[in-house]
Amino acid sequence: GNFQAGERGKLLKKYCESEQQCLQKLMGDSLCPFVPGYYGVEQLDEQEYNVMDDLLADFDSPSIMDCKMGSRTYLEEELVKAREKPRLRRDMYEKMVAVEPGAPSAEERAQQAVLKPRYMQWRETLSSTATLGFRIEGIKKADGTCNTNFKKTKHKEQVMQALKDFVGGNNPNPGIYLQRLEELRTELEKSPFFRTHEVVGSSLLFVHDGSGRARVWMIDFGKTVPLPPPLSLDHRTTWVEGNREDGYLWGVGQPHQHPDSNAAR
Ligand code: 4IP
Ligand code: MN
Repeated sequence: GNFQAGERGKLLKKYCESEQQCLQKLMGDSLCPFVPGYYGVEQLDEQEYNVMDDLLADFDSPSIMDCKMGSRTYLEEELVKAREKPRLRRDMYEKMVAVEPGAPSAEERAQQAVLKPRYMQWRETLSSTATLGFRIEGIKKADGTCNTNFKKTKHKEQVMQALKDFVGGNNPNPGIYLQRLEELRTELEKSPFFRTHEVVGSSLLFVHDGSGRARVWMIDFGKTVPLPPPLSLDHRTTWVEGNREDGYLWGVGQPHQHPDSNAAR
């Protein structure tokens, strides 16, 4: 697989250069407390790994949720590749019909394949990614049971129900996640790293256990890339091809509005 157990409290993740670049820079950024500690590259049986903190190490029977952030889950370069050198993806066609048999067009059915951006966009609109700026990818409960069946969890009510079940399950302090997310948003809005990177396919990992502690971490930086200076993103502007916006902050939510601070309206 992609992971190997490291020394006590460490995790080895299959090497990826853009992830390494990001983790390295994040160690010196204000987002550092929301990112697994990074310890460089290690080789094991011909394979290189990035060494990072095992985020679950300090928890006792943790409950875990992975939310993929942003309103776009593929890099703009995938669009360029699909136009210039279209690669028919039979595997993606098969993943598509397994979930929604009617999804492929007549042409896609004839070729039994789809292009990658088409598959990725289908996943985005089938789930809450396109509308809410995040989707639930998986939840593992304290008892060890796993649910990754969220591909069609799209509407706000469905998403809220799944979040409620997770946040309330085996958690003496459910309100703590809201506090953690507000702390995260504050740091995101200050972070030089965040301003200067397109953050695609990255997840927030939510972890709590019965002790009342809970944390939220940013993980998975394989498709997080630096922008050519002086370009920067606000992570809220609607994406159009070329502007590189990723919709990340849609998924984190609006700053809390105090009832009498609505001067802007
Ligand atoms: C996967 O689709 C994810 O979107 C992967 O993104 C993506 O990897 C895969 O593309 C795609 O098949 P499902 O989750 O529906 O299975 P992520 O790594 O962000 O989870 P990329 O390469 O885009 O990172 P391929 O081309 O690797 O198959
Ligand atoms: Mn992921």
